[in-house]
Amino acid sequence: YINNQRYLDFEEIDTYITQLQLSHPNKVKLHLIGYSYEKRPMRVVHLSNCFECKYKAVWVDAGIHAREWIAPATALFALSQLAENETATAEMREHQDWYILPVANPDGYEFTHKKDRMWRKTRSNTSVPNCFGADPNRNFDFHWNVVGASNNPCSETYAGRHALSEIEAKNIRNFLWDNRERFKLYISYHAYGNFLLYPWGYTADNPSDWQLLKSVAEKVNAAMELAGSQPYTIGSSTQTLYAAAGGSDDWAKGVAGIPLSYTIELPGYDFGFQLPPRYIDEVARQSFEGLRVFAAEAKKFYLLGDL
Ligand code: 0X9
Ligand code: ZN
Repeated sequence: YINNQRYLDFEEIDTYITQLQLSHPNKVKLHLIGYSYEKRPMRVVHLSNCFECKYKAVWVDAGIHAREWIAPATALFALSQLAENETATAEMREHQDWYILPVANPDGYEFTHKKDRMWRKTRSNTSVPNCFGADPNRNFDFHWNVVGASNNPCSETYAGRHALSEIEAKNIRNFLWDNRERFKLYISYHAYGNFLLYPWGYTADNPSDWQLLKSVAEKVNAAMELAGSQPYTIGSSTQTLYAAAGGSDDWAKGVAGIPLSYTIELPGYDFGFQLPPRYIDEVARQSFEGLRVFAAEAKKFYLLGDL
């Protein structure tokens, strides 16, 4: 599997998932959902026991924000476990498919490796010559730009010229939309601060089923603590962190109708975004135990009936 010893760059991740498909063709398929602004491929890793069965599915993305390196590393570990660790993941893959996009903002991620470690946004041109990119997590088409986002292209939270102006957000949105009836659980890995956030980010109001969202998160947190994790703070994005509209998690629930939708802010310990690679393994493994519970809860749902 992935050995979690260091942070891979975009090309290494792309090579890894391509090889994974070749070595496990009956378990792994890649879906090219489009290209980034700078024409890097965005490949979703689809893990399934039965591709024709069209089971309900879990979506995981990571790296919407370029500098949050622990997020792609955690997603990569998860997909490598699901593909290669038969005994540890048999139940997770039973009657349930996984779609994992390890690098949701390829241009930004590459830029943090080559030029500026603290870059957050995409790398598209804007109306201001020396200011690049929009925040993909302010760019989704649900209550776009109503709060916690900026109209200034030089801002770190620039909402974009219009909703879905960023091709990366649009590619993700289109794939989720086309498969929306299959997804019961949406997870977006970010960093940092140990938060398990559910919608909404655009309003302080709670969704009608917030108690369910909260209780699932509490079970996930308990499992991660058992695996050695520091506790996560659980709550709605607005109530727990800050109000910010145009997030992928809000879109997944509010538009695609995916009932369970979460943003997971992984640990930064004392290091913030620049978490030393020696921590990758523990964060990835603890998070994986959380994913296991998330998936079991999602499965309960659709086996029991509907939301
Ligand atoms: O601000 C964000 O996009 C996320 N925090 S981060 O530090 N990783 O940038 C939180 C997003 C929570 N969800 C919504 N506001 N919809
Ligand atoms: Zn983030």
